[in-house]
Amino acid sequence: MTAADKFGIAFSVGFTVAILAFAMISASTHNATSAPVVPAPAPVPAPAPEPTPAPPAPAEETPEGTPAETPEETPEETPEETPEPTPEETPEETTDGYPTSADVSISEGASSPGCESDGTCYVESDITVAAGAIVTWTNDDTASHTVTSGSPSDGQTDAFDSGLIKSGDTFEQTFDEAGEFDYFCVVHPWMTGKVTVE
Ligand SMILES: [Cu+2]
Repeated sequence: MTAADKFGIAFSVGFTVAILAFAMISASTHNATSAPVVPAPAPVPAPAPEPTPAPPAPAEETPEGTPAETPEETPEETPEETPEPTPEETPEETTDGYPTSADVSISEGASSPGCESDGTCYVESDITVAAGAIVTWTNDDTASHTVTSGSPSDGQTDAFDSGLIKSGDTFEQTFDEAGEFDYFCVVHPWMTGKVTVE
């Protein structure tokens, strides 16, 4: 039903009522004169009431006192970095302050010239040990080397000679006699070292 229909119905009803009322008045007064018929005023649609905004809800009163306990965040346990166990250097047995054993590395890359400039073909290249000490050379290079007593300029002596030490292999020599023992690598004559025995 459209608004026009409603208006039509309201108008018809109002008109009919007005007619009836007029007829009744006419009948009661016996007034036969016709009066102008006034149509009932069209109903004015009441304006829709503006919605009043709801009053703001009162803020919830927070009870004073103990605040809600927030559980403390437990930090994730980070695994403690375990330092690599550094093998404790067992104090070398010494005789008169000199070690009775020593380790020397045939350094990586010693097969190419260059290490002789800072004396790192053998590390350490100049050591002092007690009489009777055992010196162990380890070949940390990829090439084979020797530990041969003597010097490149004066040649080999008969004190000791390792022969070819392959990569990763070791050579041990015991020094019973006091003295200075130069040595070199017969394959790479720039490689020189010295063992002093006290
Ligand atoms: Cu060598």
